[in-house]
Amino acid sequence: MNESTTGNGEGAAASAAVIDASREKLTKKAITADHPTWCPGCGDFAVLASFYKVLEKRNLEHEKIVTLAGIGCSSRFPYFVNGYGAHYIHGRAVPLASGISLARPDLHVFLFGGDGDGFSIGGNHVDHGGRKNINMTYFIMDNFVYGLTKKQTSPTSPIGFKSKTDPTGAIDQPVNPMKKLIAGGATFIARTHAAQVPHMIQMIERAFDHQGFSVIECLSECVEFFPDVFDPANPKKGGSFELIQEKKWDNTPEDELRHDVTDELAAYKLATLPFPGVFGVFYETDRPTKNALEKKWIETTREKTGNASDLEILQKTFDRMK
Ligand SMILES: Cc1ncc(C[n+]2csc(CCOP(=O)(O)OP(=O)(O)O)c2C)c(N)n1
Ligand code: SF4
Ligand SMILES: [Mg+2]
Repeated sequence: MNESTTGNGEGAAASAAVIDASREKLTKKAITADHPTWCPGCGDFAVLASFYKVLEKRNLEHEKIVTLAGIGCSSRFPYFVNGYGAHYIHGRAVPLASGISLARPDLHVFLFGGDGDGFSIGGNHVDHGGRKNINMTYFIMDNFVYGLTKKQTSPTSPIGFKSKTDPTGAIDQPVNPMKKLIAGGATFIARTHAAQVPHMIQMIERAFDHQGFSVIECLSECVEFFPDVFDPANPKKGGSFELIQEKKWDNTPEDELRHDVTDELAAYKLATLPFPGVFGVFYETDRPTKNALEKKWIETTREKTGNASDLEILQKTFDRMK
């Protein structure tokens, strides 16, 4: 979502890489808002702390940070960030973020939400955000449950999970977020774990540096309604956090085995690994964003009108209707 690092002229966004030395440094104090209201031990705290770290590290222009969300525990995120933002409708945050991103390409649009928000009610919007490649960074806190509404089966809940909607255990095939995002057309897709803060920060930064629709799925434990579910991916709890080894393009035999992030089929194959799977960047591709395509289209259309003002165009339309 970082526009000016790519140098492709897609927008006038001040870059995270181009730090204006005359500006006051962005501090954690400045970007911290309300005290988070999550349950003690909720994985979402670590996500918030990692996000603060990235904002501080990149020293973004405070007034250009926008955090948006749907509804859910995870979607309370914008309340805790001192910046422009909105806690919007359940599942509808992608369209809201799309409008903001297209209308204001100079802003840094960050979107947060849960598995229910992104893969259930908002599942279609995620696909369209991806295929249109609208510039934003979308962070999905996947806890395999509906947390806010107190333990219903979510689209990522595993078969057998007992909840208020499936008291005898879930029977439906869960969504595989990586497969869904690849198929939907997202141009940056990564996976991380809320107990792995340095990795999480790295993934947020890479998503931010990507031009287009970047999505991170983060396993973030709901200690209240699905405790310990992500222990198999947490070395501190006896699990293993297996990282994707990306190709270095160094012509070594080892490199043959490493993952090419631009290879869609290879990404899909990684997504089929059994739980807890692997972590890191699954897929990244460089495709024109809707922001860029729409900007070009507007410019071309304006040229055709002899660069008439909006009022002149409107007047001409009325005149034609007479
Ligand atoms: C249109 C609509 N449908 C349903 C709800 C009820 N609702 C609120 S949050 C939520 C699910 C939250 O789960 P998730 O997105 O996984 O977030 P979490 O709380 O787990 O972080 C539901 C079903 C709603 N607020 N609006
Ligand atoms: S209910 Fe679960 S997801 Fe919600 S704040 Fe508590 S621990 Fe976190
Ligand atoms: Mg959830």
